[in-house]
Amino acid sequence: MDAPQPDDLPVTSHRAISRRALVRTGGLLAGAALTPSLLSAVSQDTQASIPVDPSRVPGAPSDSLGTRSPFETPRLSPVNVTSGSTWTPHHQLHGTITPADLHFQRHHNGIPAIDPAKHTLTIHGLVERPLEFTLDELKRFPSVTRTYFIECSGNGGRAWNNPKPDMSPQVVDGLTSNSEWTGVAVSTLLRAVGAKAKASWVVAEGNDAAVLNRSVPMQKMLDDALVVYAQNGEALRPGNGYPIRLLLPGYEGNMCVKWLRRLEVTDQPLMSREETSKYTDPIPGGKARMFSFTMDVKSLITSPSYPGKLTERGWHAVRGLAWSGRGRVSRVDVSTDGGRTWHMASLPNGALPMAHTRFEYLWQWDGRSTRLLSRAVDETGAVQPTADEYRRVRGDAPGYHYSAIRAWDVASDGTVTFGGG
Ligand SMILES: Nc1nc2c(c(=O)[nH]1)N[C@H]1C(S)=C(S)[C@@H](COP(=O)(O)O)O[C@H]1N2
Ligand SMILES: [Mo]
Repeated sequence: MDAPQPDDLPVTSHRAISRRALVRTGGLLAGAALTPSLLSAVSQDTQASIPVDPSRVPGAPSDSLGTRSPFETPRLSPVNVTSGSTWTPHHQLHGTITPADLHFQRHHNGIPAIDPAKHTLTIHGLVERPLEFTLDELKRFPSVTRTYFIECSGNGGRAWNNPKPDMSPQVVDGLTSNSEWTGVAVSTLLRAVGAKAKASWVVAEGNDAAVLNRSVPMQKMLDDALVVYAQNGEALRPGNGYPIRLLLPGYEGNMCVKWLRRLEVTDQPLMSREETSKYTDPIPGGKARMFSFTMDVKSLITSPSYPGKLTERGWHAVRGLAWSGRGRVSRVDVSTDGGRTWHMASLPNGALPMAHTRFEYLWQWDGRSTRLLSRAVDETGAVQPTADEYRRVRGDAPGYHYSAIRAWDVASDGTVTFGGG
């Protein structure tokens, strides 16, 4: 480990405290040692809109939703999408859980209005007992709660095909989000209906105007597939599949059918539009990858990144997210010199399988222009490829599944821009 520990950090970048600020906060500091971190916590410019004496200004009443501070304005972007996507603002988030209202959304034909009291899930086909489950009935089965990412297999395509310096992490890789999901294991439901021995696929169908459908291998359904009704502790959001969706850990987002209404057990894939003309990836040599379900190991630096700016030399945390559809992220390396040298980042919260993993590397910026890169490795030994390695195997325009290492360029004035792959 070559990352410096926080205790070793020099304090040169802390602002000096003024005498006035000291008097103002005298009560707070009385008896406390004036450690550098305390001093920085009361630096003057954070006082601007905060009353000098908080006891003279009555606090605002609470509201019924615990609304965000008016100073915090993360937004999905773009808006008003019925056929297309909205992206998660990764550069404005911390930790690993995506707030539900900032989970990306990918719609093929808008968000259906569904009354949960009337919605049902039918499981039929090669089964002993076809059954129709209401939402209440699904909730009576043993529940499973797990944290998983969803990633659209088109994620990163825009940045790969047409990289621009003013792309933020939201635009580069905003088509992945990470939530704690609660629902019932599909294996439990298949036991209830009694899937027949020759059953090898399950076709999932949504209740939206697109009637999106995908074929899922029976083995995946038995391994870890979920029918989920909750996201981060509350009912799913309408844009994410309310009242139920399929959740296939580590598989491309398109297969996580939202507004799920039907599971048909079969002995062959449906060969639907979404698994033939779409979500099939051309590769060099005139061939195409079909049924390319599993998302590759990948990472994204979220800070420093565009539109952020480094205002001083010295210590900065290079932070980001890493994930893999094959299991846990085992390591993330960061380069702060354009790929000449690599350093192991820390994974401060550990790593869950098929979930976003936060990485962090403390970097001392010397004020010169440079290039930042991150490279993730997963527990199967898969290493995130360089853009050249990726291009050699998957071609220039794979259509889906973009996983190459991407760059962020830091200029000597501290501005940060997207450097492409
Ligand atoms: N019924 C239905 N399910 C769907 C879609 C859809 O348009 N309709 N979009 C798919 C695609 S392409 C992706 S990437 C994921 C996105 O899930 P999210 O919108 O909750 O982020 O949902 C998938 N499930
Ligand atoms: Mo997608």
